[in-house]
Amino acid sequence: MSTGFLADQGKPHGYASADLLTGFVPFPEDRAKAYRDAGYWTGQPLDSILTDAAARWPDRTAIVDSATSYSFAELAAVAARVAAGLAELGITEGDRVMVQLPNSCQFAVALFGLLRAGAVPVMCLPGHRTAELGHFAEVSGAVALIVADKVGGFDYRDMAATLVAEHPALRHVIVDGDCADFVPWSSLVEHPGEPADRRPVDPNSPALLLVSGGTTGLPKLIARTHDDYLYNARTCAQTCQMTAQDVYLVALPAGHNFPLACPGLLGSMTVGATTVFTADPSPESAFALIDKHAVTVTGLVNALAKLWAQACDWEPVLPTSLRYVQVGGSRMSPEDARFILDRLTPGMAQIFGMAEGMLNFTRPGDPLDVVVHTQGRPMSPADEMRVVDDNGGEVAPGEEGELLVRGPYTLNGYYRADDANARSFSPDGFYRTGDRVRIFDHGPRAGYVEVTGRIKDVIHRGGETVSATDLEDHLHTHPQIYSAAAVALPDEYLGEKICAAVVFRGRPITLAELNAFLDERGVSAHARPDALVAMPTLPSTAVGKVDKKQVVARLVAGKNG
Ligand code: OOB
Repeated sequence: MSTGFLADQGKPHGYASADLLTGFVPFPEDRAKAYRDAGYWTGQPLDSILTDAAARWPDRTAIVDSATSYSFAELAAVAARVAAGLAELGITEGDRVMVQLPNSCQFAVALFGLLRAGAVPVMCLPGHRTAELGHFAEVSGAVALIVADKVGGFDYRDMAATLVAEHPALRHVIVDGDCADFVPWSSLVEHPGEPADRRPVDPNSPALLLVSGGTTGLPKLIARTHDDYLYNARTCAQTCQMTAQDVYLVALPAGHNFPLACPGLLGSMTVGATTVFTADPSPESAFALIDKHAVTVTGLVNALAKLWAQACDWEPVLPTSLRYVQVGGSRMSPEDARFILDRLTPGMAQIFGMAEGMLNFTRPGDPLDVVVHTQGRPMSPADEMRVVDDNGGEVAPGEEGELLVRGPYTLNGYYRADDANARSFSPDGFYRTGDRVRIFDHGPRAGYVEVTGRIKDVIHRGGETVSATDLEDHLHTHPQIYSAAAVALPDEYLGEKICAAVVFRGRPITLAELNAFLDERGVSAHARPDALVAMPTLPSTAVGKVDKKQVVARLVAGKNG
């Protein structure tokens, strides 16, 4: 493989606009040099993934959706046309452009068109609404927004009109579909021109902006650099043993780091594998697609993996071609892991990742014990992990504490967020994940990580601190509980009381029955629920994780549905 035009030549140069770099926290030069010297960073722009693939495998199928497909050469050609169209609109190097498209080939076309133009995509998810998009527009200073017309009854054009009215910097709305007064996406895809040659890009500058998955407050923006994200995609594909024979299914929202680059679309492209997009991840539709395209790899959040596993009982077509199914995004109990391994695929793997960078996963061929009981081990030998106690001191090996991370693809600061950065990073540049973990230090799990909860996901009941995750683990062992969230509700006497929001499987149980069950499991009295509320489903975030903020909001509003 080429090592890139800037490797081994000291500090790379290249162009990045001053406006883009305002509020961006780069890697410190000593670590950047170490990553270049070690060959992790190659100095290429992120879209070299496409130019390389188009040169090596021009006629292979790059991307597929229900309407169309593109070979790598076709994708490179259409990305160039889009870049020419963007230039005509005055969108230029370093400009931020929000992308909010459903899972489809056009998502990939937009992403690579923007990169080809030197613009910086802001990866929004279809579930985001004006609160999130307005915030992204404000912070990023985006000049344009690319949306679909109407999906599932929601009209993105109306939302775009509201945003444009409130954010004058947002000069263009580009609509894929029926576009009314906006710029038609088709005018870019069919643009007759060729884009001008781009200046060599600074590989240490932001290639795209991801949004954080945190469940408190509005999402933050995470600038991923060309060097770091290219390394992320390539290394992830290698570690997952992806080859050109693999077919990856994007079942989660494509703009999320997980299906985008872990290995996802971008990782698949680095090895010449095909990516299939679906906007409908229901088992019925997804299984048919997996069968049709002989999909081998995909990434799912826990709730979806569990649903797919269950659906294997009744769906006529089963996803037998799958060889490696990554499940992650939130904690998975060992019971659920076994259930998914038994029902869906023995190729299930766990992944513990974050848009901020650091990825851990179980590898193909890892022992069953590791796959069931851990969330994997770090992707890179250069990932640095520290586990610390409440006072910031490192805990003894194998003990629990907060995970702090630093490495060749982990951010050094949120984009334009000084206050959050003061809280979220240690003085020597480690990102405080807020995740409570233990790193096993001996035996077959040595070096593997177990996520035991979020450090702040605790309930202060009377004088006691109760871990919501520990209680949820116990709840999930009850045969009549399908899924559960333990949350704090305000209480006059206790300060906070424990509420279990539960989706039942079959006959519901009472609070007394539940507490008798928990008593038998050895859960102490102060850590058992004070209230039990049945819900038909648990509310979820834009990527499909349980949204505890929403659970609490519904309980407080007295709405359980
Ligand atoms: C992924 O990314 P985000 O940014 O949506 O969320 C990150 C957070 C982590 O800090 C952690 O709290 C939680 O989600 N998380 C897990 C987990 N995987 C993620 N908690 C427990 N167990 C796991 N396996 O969620 C993400 C990004 C890339 C790949 C996979 C997931």
